[in-house]
Amino acid sequence: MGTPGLSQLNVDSIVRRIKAAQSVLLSTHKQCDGDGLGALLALYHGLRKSGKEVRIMLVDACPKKYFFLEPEKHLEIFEAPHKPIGPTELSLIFDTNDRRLVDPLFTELQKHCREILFVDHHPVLNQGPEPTPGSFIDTRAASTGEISYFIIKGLGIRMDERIAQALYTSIAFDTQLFKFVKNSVNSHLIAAELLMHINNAEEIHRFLFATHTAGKVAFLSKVLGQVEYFGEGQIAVLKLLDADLKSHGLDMDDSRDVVDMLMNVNTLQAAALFREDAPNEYKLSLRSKGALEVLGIAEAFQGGGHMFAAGAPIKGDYDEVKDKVVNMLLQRLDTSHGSSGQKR
Ligand SMILES: [Mn+2]
Repeated sequence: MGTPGLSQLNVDSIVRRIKAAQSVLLSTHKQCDGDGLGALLALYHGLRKSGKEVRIMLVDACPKKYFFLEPEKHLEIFEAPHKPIGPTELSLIFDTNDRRLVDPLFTELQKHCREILFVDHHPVLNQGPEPTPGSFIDTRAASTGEISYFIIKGLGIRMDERIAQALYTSIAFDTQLFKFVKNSVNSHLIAAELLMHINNAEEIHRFLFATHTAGKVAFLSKVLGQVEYFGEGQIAVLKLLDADLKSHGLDMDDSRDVVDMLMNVNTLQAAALFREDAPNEYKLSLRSKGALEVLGIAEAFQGGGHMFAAGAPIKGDYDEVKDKVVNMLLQRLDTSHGSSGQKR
């Protein structure tokens, strides 16, 4: 295949398994995002063209900002009324290798699928469940769209507009418009090829990122005034109330942007966002610019994610759990500086 400089991911074993299967079911983690959704929609369109029996089953509803991909025409939702899952030869689950993030669908798939494989770029958790044997996990990929691209190429499927749009969505979303490319040329080279098949790249950028409503801006102006800083502005902590999100007409998906916004503060190394879902129940999101890893903190609370972007559910009194997380972050800051200078 032609693109010079592209560093190939070895997806041969997945490609062989797909070739051998006549019926394929595609899915991704709960509360799906642009990465998993784009990656699986691309493969879905490709497999349809090659005459396979293929369906997409999401665990729960698809966020509105992805409606431009017309998911309603192509996918079913496990939590909503759907056709029964019949005997299926192969199920591929994108953008996670943790079956708990796919349940209750995963348990149901185990009853009907001969083989279930994860296709992912997250590290396997130290304390989490084992991925199924034969799964494809490569943390060098900046998005699962990148993996899906190599699978589609490996299957010999011709690129077309729908496949390209879905793959481009995946790559643009997970790299956040080419900010997080894992220091690899792949995201850009693949995107360049995809752009030759689509004419609405800027529209896709707007669908994915220009999603603020007036209510959201009002919400941001309120919560961004409440940020707490630690370690001389290197750590930021913020609490969001689920009720506050709702009163501004926002959903959980909107809260992800807040922490990304904080990461643009120049002194910052890492940010922690606590989203309160119920009294003393939080969803912790951690982000790091790369000098300190945050996956270990998430894992300490039975969460997971990437080395520099991770999350976990946390229960307990806010001040207590906040102190714990802040101290873990400060400790890592000290280690990364090789000194014990500036602890507060
Ligand atoms: Mn991803």
